[in-house]
Amino acid sequence: MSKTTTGDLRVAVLGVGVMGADHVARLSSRISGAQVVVVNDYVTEKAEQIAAGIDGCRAVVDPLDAIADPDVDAVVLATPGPTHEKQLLACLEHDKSVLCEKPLTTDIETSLAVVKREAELGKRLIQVGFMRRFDHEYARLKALLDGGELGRPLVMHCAHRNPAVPTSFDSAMIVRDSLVHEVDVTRFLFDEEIVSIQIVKPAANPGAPHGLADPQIAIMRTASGKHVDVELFVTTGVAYEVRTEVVAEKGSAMIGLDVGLVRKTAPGIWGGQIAPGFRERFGQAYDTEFQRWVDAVRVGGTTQDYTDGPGAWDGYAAAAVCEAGVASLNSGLPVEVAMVDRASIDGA
Ligand code: ISE
Repeated sequence: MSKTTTGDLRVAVLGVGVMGADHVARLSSRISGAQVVVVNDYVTEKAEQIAAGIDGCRAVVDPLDAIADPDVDAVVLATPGPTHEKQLLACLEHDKSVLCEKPLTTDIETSLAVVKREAELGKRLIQVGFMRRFDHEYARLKALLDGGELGRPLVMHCAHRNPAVPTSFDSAMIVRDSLVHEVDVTRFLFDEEIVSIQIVKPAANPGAPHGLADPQIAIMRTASGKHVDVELFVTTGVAYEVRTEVVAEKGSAMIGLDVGLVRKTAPGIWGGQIAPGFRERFGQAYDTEFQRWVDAVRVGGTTQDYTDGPGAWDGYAAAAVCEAGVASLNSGLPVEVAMVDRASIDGA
């Protein structure tokens, strides 16, 4: 598939804001077998500035031109969610593998249309950037559950805390942008769909921006009746904390305890450090996700063919749960998740 003299995969990174610029740096320094050959951003100066710092890379103004470019083998989408549908469909049309940062698209209908289009092609080209699946701790938890040692999982308790969020963050984004990770984690760990969700709003943090319903408690139920609760608190002012505890028939298991180095110093101080943000906490997960994606695409597949990489269906399922979550945020009541049966889509 790749045509560089080194045999590297030639990648276009679309959207070079915080996340996209991180991915460009990752692909250019820590990932082997890939070269960033094209970058694009609606802020053209930003794309030009990044391209200027990378050998053999150029800025392309139109994202659809970047996707169609014959010198591009594969695409990373870190563009705003509302642009994803068009860009994903273009990747499918041009037969290019694409690693798409969440969300797949911004509503269920367009997400389903993308799932169907990919299924019609009979080829998995889309991977969604649910990076937690590649985190060592989540991978160990998954292996433990799959190994059966703990028996049947029954309940999961999660905490998802951010020190702060941008001022543009609203209450629905706590569901769509933050909770979406636990939605995918639930589906990944338990291998089943989520059928209902309720969002409970405790008294808001006085330190949160006016009108932001923070914290929120999400209560989800899976198809087989497992219970999942998630505390979402995105204005703690402390650090980045993501904890997950699964309680099963024969025991329980917990990850995300932040027990790296524990230090004891005078006068009687005991403790360690917590990651300041998601990029630090999940840096390893992003690197593993990208390396596996590059390796798989170079041999003509996607990580779904080789590992448990999340695909378009996982993006659609997450969108459906979040849609129900936002409805519950507004009504306060449990809401059933409405999604089509996977078996009804040939090849999905
Ligand atoms: C952000 O978009 C992420 O994906 C982070 O992992 C999450 O912790 C944060 O709440 C989101 O805003």
